[in-house]
Amino acid sequence: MSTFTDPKTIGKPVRPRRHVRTLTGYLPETDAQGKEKWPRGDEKAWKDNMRDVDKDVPAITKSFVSHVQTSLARQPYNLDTLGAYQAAALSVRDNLLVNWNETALQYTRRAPKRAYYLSLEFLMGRTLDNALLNLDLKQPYAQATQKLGFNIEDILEKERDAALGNGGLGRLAACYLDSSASQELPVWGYGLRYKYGIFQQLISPEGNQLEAPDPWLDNQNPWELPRLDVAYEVRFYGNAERVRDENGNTTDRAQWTGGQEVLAVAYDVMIPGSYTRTTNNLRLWESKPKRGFDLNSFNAGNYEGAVESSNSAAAITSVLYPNDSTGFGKELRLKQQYFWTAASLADILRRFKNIGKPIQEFPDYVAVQLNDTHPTLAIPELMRILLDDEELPWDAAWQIVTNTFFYTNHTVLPEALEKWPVPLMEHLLPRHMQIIYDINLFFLQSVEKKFPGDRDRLGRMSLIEEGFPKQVRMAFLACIGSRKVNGVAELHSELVKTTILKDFVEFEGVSKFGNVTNGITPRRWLDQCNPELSALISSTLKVDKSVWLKDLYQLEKLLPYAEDAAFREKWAAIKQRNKERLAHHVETTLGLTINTHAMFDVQIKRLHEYKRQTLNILGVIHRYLTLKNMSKEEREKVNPRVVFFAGKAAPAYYIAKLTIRLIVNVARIINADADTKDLLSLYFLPDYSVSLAEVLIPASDISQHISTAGTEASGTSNMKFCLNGGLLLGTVDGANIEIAEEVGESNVFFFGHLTPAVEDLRYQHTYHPVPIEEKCPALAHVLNQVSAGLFGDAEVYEPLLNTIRQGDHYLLSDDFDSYIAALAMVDEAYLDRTEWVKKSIRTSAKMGKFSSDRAINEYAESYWNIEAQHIS
Ligand code: 26V
Repeated sequence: MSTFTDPKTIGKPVRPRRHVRTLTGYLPETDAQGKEKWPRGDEKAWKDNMRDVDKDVPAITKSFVSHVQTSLARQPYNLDTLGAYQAAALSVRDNLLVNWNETALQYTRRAPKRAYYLSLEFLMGRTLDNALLNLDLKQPYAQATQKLGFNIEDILEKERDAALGNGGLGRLAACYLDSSASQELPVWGYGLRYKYGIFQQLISPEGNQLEAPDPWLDNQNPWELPRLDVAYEVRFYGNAERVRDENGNTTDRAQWTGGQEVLAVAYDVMIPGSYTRTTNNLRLWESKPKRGFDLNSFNAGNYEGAVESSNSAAAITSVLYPNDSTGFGKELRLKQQYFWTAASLADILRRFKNIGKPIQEFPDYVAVQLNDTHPTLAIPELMRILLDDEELPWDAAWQIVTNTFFYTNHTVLPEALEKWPVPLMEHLLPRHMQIIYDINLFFLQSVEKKFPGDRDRLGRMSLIEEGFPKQVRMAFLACIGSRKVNGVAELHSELVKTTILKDFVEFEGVSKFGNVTNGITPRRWLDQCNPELSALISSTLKVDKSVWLKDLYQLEKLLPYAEDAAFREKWAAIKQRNKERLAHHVETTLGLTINTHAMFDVQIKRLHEYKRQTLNILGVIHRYLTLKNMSKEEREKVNPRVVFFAGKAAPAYYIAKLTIRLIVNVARIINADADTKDLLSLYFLPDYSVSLAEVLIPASDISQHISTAGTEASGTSNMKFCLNGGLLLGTVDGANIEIAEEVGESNVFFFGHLTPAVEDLRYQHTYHPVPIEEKCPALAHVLNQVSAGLFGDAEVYEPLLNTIRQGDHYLLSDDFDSYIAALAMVDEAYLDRTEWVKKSIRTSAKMGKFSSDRAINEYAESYWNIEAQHIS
C-alpha cells in the first residue's frame, strides 16, 4: 500500500474505508463448491518440504549456523555473544512459527469462541529462555551452542527486556498469555507497540531518580513479526452529524467525517504454551501516518507542514505512559486508548465476519476482557460500529455490546479511577461522546424507574461527573457496558462491591460482580528463575516438571518432606546458592559486596505512598539506631540482615522520589558504619525490571508487602516470593490474606490495622490529631533523627516526613509499633533455622492456588465461556 497521497484524490472526499487490507492468508481459499483449494501444485512437493520443530542437536546447530550466515550476514570468526543471541533467537523463532501457524489454522477451521485480552500494558520481560523451556528445547540448545563456543546462560543474558508495562497490571497480562497458551485456550492479546517502554531508572550521586528513555527496539526485535498487510484506519477529531429519518427527526445513527486519520499496523508476537503445540498471538499496534507526506503542502513550499501529519501520527505509539499515578487529561494518552481499541475491534470484527455468522451472534464467538478501564472506549466504539456501519437499532446493538465485554477492576483508590474531561472527549471523539451521552440517558432512565425520585442516586451513578470541566467516569461506563465485573482478590472484590460500585450492585444485582484472584505463571516464576528448586521438586515428587508445572496443586505433596532433614538441607542449600547468585549479580553490576550469610529481606515494587516503602525505610533506621545503642555482647546475639529495595517512581511523583532518595542516603550511611554494617546493610538496586525480579525473588528469605489495609488490590510478587520458599511479612491486605489462608497464619508474619479500621483512623487524623510523640514515640524519634540530618540533607526530607506528621493518610504512625514487633518476630523465627526451613517448604507447597492457570481457567469457564482447543 502506498503511503503517498494519490494526486488524483487530493481534495476529493473519500468515503473512509476502515479496513484497508483483508488478510487472506488466514482463510484457506475455496473453490465454487466451498472446497479448500490447498494445496496448490504438487501436494507432495509441499508436504515433503514443510518444516517441523527442530528437536535434536544437529538440526538445531544447523539452523543456528544458517542464521549466522544468512539472516545476520556474519562470519563465524567474528560472532560475539550478542550475535549468538540473535542467531539462537531467530532459530527458536522458526520453531515457534511452525506451531503458531498451525494453531492459527486450526482455530480458523474450527471457529471456536475466542477471547481477547485488551491491555495497554504487557510486561513480557525476556523471551528466549521462556520459549526454550516451554518448547522443552533448553538442553539441546545449550549443547548446540556450547559446541560452537558459547555458554547458553551468557547468551540469555544478552536479551533486553520487553518492558511495555508499569508494574503488576502489565505483568499479570503477560502471565495470563502464558497460561492461556499453556491451557490451550484460544485467547489473543491486543496492545500497543511502544517505541519506548518503561523508562530506565538511574540514580544520581545525591540519590535522586533520573529517567532515561528505553530504546528496546534498537537492536532489532526477533520476537515480533511485522504484518504490514494488516492495517486499519483510525479517525480522530472531525464532526459527527446525526442521521435524520424521512420525517427529519434525528436517529440513533450518525456520520463521523473529517478530522485526522492514522493507520494502525499490526506486529505479532508469538506466545508459546508450555509443553503443547498451542502458540497464541499477541498483536501490538503501531501508529503510522496514513499519508507519509502531504503533497499539497510540499508543492506549496511548506516542507515542515508536509511532514507534520506524519510526526503526530507516529507519536501515538511512541511511548508508554510511566504513571500508574496520573495521566488523565492528557490528550495523547486518550489518543492511545482510542487508537488501540478501534484497531483491535476492527480486527476482531473482521475475523468474526470471516466465519459468516449474523452479527447478532457476535457474543457467541467473541469475548473481550477489559484490563482495567484503559480500553473502555471499546464499548462506545462497538456501539458506533453496530449503529452507524451495521445499522442495527439501539437495543440490538446494546444487547450485543453488553454480552461481549468483561471488565476487571485493579484498584479502588479513588484518585486512581480514570476520568476524562468531556471537552477533550468531544473534541477528539465527537461521535463517541454522543454515544456515551445516549448510553447515560437510557441508563439513568432505567435507574429512575427502579428508584423513582432518588436524585442523589442519579447524580452518583451518572456516567458524567458534574464539575468544571465535566468528566466521563470510565469505571462506570466499563461496568454498565460489561456482562460481568471482577476484582483481583477476595477482599478487593468485596471492596469493589461495597465502595466504588455499590450503587451498581444495588441496581444490577450482585451476581454480575465476581472475583478472580490473580495468579502467576510457575513456568517463569519457578522453573525459569529457580531451576535448581524446580529440579529438586521434580526429583522429590518423582513427577516430570511438564506435569506439575501445569498442575501446581501437586506441590502439596512436598508437605511431608518438611519433616525430612536431608530434604530440608537440599532446600536450604538452594536458597543459599540463589542468595550467592544475587550477590554475584550485585557485585558484577554495581561493584558492591554483600554478606550472603545474613537474612535477605526484600521489598520490590512500584514506589507508592500506599505501598509504604517509607514504613520499611523508617523501620530500617529504627533498627540501625537500636543497634547503635547496643553493647557489643548484645550485638552478638543479633541476626544479620541485608535489606533490598528496588522499584521505579512515576517521574512526577515527588514524594515517591523523595523516598528513593532517603533509602539511597540511609544506605550510604549505614553501609559505611563499622559498628553495625555486618549486622545491617541496605541496597537500593536501580532500574527494577522483570529480569532483575527473576534474580531477586529466589534469593529472598523474607519479603515485605505492607500496604495500608484495603489499598493493594492483590499484589502478585507476594505469590512469587512464596512460591520460591520466601516467607511473607505483610499487612492483612489483597492476596496476602489468601496466601495466609493457604499456608496457615503460623507461616506468615502479619501486622497492622485491618481494613474496617482504616476509615475511622483517617477520621481521627483529620479531626482529632494526636502528636506523633505521644502516639508513637519510637516513630517520632526516627523522624527526628532524619530531620536532624543524620542522613544528610536535613531539610530535603521534610515534605516526606510531613506526610506522616500531618494527616498521615497511609497510617504509618498507627502501624509502626506493630510493624517493628513483626520484624522482631521474623528475627526470632529465623534463629531457629530448622523451623524456618520447614515454614519455607510449607509455604511453597501451598502455592497451587496462585498459578495463573487456575485464574485463567476461571475466566475461561465463568466469564468468557470458551473451551480448550487441542492443536494436533
Ligand atoms: C493507579 C494510581 C493512580 C493514582 C495514585 C494511586 C494509584 C494506585 C494504583 C494505580 C494503578 C491501578 C491499576 C493497577 O496497576 N493495579 C494493580 O494491579 C495488579 C494486578 O491486578 C494488582 O496486583 C495490584 O495490587 C494493583 O495495584
